[in-house]
Amino acid sequence: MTAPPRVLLINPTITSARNARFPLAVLNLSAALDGSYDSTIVDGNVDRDFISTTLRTIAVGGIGAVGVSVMGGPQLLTAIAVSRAIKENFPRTPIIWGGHFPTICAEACLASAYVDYAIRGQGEETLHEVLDAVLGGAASALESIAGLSWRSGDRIVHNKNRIFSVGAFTGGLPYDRLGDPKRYLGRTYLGQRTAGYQAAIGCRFRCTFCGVAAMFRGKTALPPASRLEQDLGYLKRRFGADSVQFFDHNFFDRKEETDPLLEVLAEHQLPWWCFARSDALLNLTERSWSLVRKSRLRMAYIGAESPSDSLLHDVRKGTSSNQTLEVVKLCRSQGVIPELSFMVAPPQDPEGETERTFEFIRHIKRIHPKSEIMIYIYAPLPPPPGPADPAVLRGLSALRDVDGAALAFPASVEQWAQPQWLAYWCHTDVPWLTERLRSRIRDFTTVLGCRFPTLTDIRSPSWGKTTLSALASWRYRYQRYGHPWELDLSRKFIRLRDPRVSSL
Ligand code: B12
Repeated sequence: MTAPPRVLLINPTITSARNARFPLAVLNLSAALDGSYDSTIVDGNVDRDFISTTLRTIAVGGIGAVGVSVMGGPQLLTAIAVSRAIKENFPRTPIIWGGHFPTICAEACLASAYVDYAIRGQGEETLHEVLDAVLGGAASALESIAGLSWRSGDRIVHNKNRIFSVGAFTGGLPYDRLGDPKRYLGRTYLGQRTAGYQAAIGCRFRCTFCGVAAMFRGKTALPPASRLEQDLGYLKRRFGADSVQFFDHNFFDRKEETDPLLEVLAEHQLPWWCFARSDALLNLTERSWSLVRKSRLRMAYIGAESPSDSLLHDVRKGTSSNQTLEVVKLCRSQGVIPELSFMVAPPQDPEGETERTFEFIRHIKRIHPKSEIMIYIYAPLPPPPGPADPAVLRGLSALRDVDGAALAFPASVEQWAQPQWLAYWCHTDVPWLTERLRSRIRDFTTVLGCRFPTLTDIRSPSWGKTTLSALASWRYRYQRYGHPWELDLSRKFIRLRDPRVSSL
């Protein structure tokens, strides 16, 4: 009897080996294929020569298809490199892209010869069905697979969206397929061995700027507390985890469902970090907060986005600037550090909004000086295939570059991989920024970052952080942000970590 074809699942390099965390996407997919297809995982974050490893693995034989996990931004470059190498050497091996980039840009993916199938949204069931169709030879079944984009002759076809599924909650993850799973638990601000973990799936909100909304379309599912209990116990026993970074898109969802999870966390008392919303935190009862304190929540990443309530309304954030201020006070009283992210320079009034945001940040720093601040540039992504939200389309059609020309999103993967579009995906630059505003944002970010070095930076020496903070203090105090040459120079010697790039 011949062995069934194996699937190679690849997480292309996106960060340094030191910052690598469990590649949850490929682990979940691998678990979902169990029983039908064997799978092998290659992780470019720990295997720095992952393209050679990939080619060697395929050359041995038995690999029926390759799945590549692709986030927009810098991972696109490594995803392209590995996919091209596979196509050149093994042209008959089907290459399937999945993840945030193909979910939004399936059309651009299929304009490239090295992507055969683009899977949009959650991948577990769609990948299974595509493998059945492709490896089982029933190519005609392709048109009935929800969540799949594919080529039919020279036509690109986007099948209907797949309905949200909680399938990923079943069973544990096959960590052993990572070779040495312990190396994924890094030293962070939270502890010596921080594990990356996802308890819930999705997010019930549909903020127009957020990639999560494109992936889950306003759906979420919280896991039973017993699953969290079991998994945390396992991470502790098996890998010696002493802290957890929750990757859930929105940890505190509804009170009824959150309290049982908090009870588990309070039991384990592993310092933790999570994504949260100001309204949810403000709605927690005193009992919930006592569990939060006991559980040792250290930091909550909260999308503050803007001080302007009309903008918050337009992007359907569902929270107000007042709630941001209230949650900062609440966090201070509860011993939690809020990590607040902002989107500056929206196209309606880039300069005005940016200046108001800087003022708002200064106000927050006065309330709770330990608040962490993440500054991003507002950069809405194109709508995914399928029925588009009219509000999103209206916003996108109004986008112009500095010369007033309508913004045209890239039509191919190669264009998305150009530096200016990588920066766009990473929210670090957009075509409507004037040079003046670009410098202003860079300068403010530099002065703020030096004046208040992030607590999550455990690698820079404390003397270095104190020196930079002292050097930046007069600029911050007198709002003299322009051309901070002495800070730029000092940072060449005292490197500060940027959590926007590497997270914790
Ligand atoms: C961990 C993480 C990182 C890590 C990478 C991992 C590591 N350290 O090893 C780091 C810190 C490097 C990172 C960086 C970035 N990240 Co990030 N990151 C995440 C995070 C928190 C968790 C990812 C995860 O493991 N999810 C759990 C898995 C199970 O879900 P999943 O990845 O979505 O996978 C499912 C589907 O996408 C699909 N799928 C995925 N891969 C594949 C492959 C195949 C073949 C198939 C069929 C399906 C499939 O099926 C999976 C199972 O259902 C997410 C938020 C989140 N909760 O997802 C943000 C997130 C993915 N990141 C995001 C972004 C934008 C970035 C950046 C590109 C930009 C930025 N500034 O944040 C940067 C790049 C920075 C830089 N300049 O280098 C966005 C993506 C949104 C978008 N539209 O692209 C997210 C959603 C955060 C957010 N709310 O905005 N990130």
